[in-house]
Amino acid sequence: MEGCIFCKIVRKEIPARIAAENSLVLAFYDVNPQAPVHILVIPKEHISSVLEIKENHQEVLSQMILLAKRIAKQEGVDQSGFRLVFNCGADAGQAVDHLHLHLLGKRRLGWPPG
Ligand code: DGP
Repeated sequence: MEGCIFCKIVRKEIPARIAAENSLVLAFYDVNPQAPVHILVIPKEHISSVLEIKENHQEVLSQMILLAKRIAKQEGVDQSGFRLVFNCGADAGQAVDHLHLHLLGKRRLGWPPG
């Protein structure tokens, strides 16, 4: 999508530190990390939010979770623990309207989240 910042990262029009990538999914380090490990896993295709997920997105969604699991191992948080989060809408604080899975770890994460 034209003006979408994460689509621009997918197209390499703006820089990002890439953590991993496959044909459907891109993972990059968050510009404003909330934990020592904070990576965003996104579909290369523009999907605005969890509310826009359709039946035909099953493959890309499973790829996102499998890639997040691989990165958790790569970052050394698979044994200590980590969190995967989708923010959806205003109350959840979704700031970028391109589906993204936050991978957070390497510190004790509070529950419930703020
Ligand atoms: P959310 O609040 O769930 O929409 O999270 C959006 C995240 O995206 C937030 O943690 C900051 C991150 N972010 C926003 N713009 C950029 C960018 O241009 N580059 C990178 N690497 N991260 C970004």
